[in-house]
Amino acid sequence: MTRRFPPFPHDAPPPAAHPPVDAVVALGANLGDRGATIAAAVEELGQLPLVDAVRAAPAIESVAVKREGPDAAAPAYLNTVAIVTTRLAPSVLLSYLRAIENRHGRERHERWGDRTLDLDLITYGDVRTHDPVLTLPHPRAAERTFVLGPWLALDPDAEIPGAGRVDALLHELEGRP
Ligand code: PH2
Ligand code: MG
Ligand code: MG
Repeated sequence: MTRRFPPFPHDAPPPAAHPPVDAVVALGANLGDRGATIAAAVEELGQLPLVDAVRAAPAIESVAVKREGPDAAAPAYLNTVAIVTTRLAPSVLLSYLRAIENRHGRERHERWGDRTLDLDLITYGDVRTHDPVLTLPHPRAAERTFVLGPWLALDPDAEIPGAGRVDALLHELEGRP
């Protein structure tokens, strides 16, 4: 029998663990008991394996944004942002986010539809990807005051890799007519 690999060096140190990374997760809900759902989802983020810490901003009320723009006739959202310190790979974290959404009765009918819970991965450290399944940073985060506002409350020095400082982006959006 030919040996394909050298024998395992039993006295070698274990491979370095994946170092913890700060991931930014945006939470939104505009159906059901929005406050209870958001609070439960923050708790569940903290219980995920390989999640070391979670910090969430106070939730804010926001007018539902639809494809055509803000829609005051649609149920209003409660939004917040959590900074999740994790050793999960981005794709694994994303699948856990989907699982938490599903646990809270998330139904997927239309892209801008009302929802019991939406968890979006906004940034994962300074990673930038154009993967169609997971684009990082989230391609619309820089245009969303309901993401930038709570994020800035949590981290006054927050930055979107490739897009700039969150305070400057928010200032620009708020100055728009
Ligand atoms: N999420 C959407 C669409 N529109 N509007 C507000 N205010 N908050 C959201 O979280 C939100 C939205 C799609 O994910
Ligand atoms: Mg979303
Ligand atoms: Mg989503």
